Amino acid sequence: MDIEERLVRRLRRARHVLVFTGAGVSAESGIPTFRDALTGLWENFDAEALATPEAFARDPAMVWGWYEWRRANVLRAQPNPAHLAIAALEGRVPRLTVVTQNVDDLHERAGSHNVLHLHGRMDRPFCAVCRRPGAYPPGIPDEPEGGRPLEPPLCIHCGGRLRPGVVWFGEMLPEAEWDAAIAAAESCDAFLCIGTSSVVQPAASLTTMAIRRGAITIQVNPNPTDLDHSVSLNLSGPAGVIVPALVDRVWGEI
Ligand code: BJW
Ligand code: ZN
Repeated sequence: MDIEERLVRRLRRARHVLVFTGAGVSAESGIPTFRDALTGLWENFDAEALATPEAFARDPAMVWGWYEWRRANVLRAQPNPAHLAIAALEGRVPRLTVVTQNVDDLHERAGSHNVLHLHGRMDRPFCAVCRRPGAYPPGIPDEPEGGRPLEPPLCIHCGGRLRPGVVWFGEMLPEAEWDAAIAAAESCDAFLCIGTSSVVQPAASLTTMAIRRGAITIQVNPNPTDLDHSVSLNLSGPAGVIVPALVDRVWGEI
């Protein structure tokens, strides 16, 4: 791991570490990143056009089917060494905040507590009309290879359609999570930005907030992003390899 001793010492002194993750942290668990998630039946779709309230209103079966297919994939997946290393940081630093853009639950399954989900969770459907929570039947949905359109179930209270519990383009982020994420970005002394393209706002502004404040900022991504030259350290490579090595080097063996 190519990291200066001076930076390691500064990281060891950090009282509050914020770990900010995107789809790349789950890629090595076999979950396609947001922009890679359009294969099978959906390969000719545009992710940014499918993840909208307008798309759901126009073609609920197409959108619900896409999420059921992805939910089946998440239920079969396991946390990878990056999720586990992030969970292992809890208790090693005085304060740790995990903020994720991901709609899967792999941080929780790896053992992280109090994860702030900025874009909601795939396993928390709610009614598109009365907004009361709905529920999935237990188990993994039996989705065919490549997926299929599927009519959403109806709300037991008002008969409206259930929708996935995620935040679509044009929708507000959950207020409590967003406020807590901003407060953490404003008070952390180290900020790890892992596996995100940093193009979706307002989530991506958390990193720029931390950069502006002078926190130590470390990006982990195998591909370039617009933040490569703004962060304190850019670690190029897969999260499942880089994150455990970073945690090990700075905070001791996992
Ligand atoms: C690896 C790896 C490995 C691969 N290891 N890394 C300001 C300017 C312009 C536009 C806007 C703006 N403010 C708001 C907007 C509009 C919009 C927006 O940001 N649009 C952009 C496209 C420009 N934002 C919104 O609409 C937000 N709401 C909002 O602003 O409300 C206020 C408002 C309301 C009304 C009008 C106007 C304003 C809501 C955003 C909701 C985003 N929701 C989604 C879908 C969730 C459900 C689902 O999953 O289907 O969230 S979009 C999608 O993007 C998903 C993700 O959480 C999010 C971020 O993507 P992420 O995680 O970065 O994934 P990828 O795929 O982009 O990148 C993966 C990265 O991993 C890559 O870099 C790889 O290299 C890397 N990688 N393998 C490490 N092994
Ligand atoms: Zn309802």
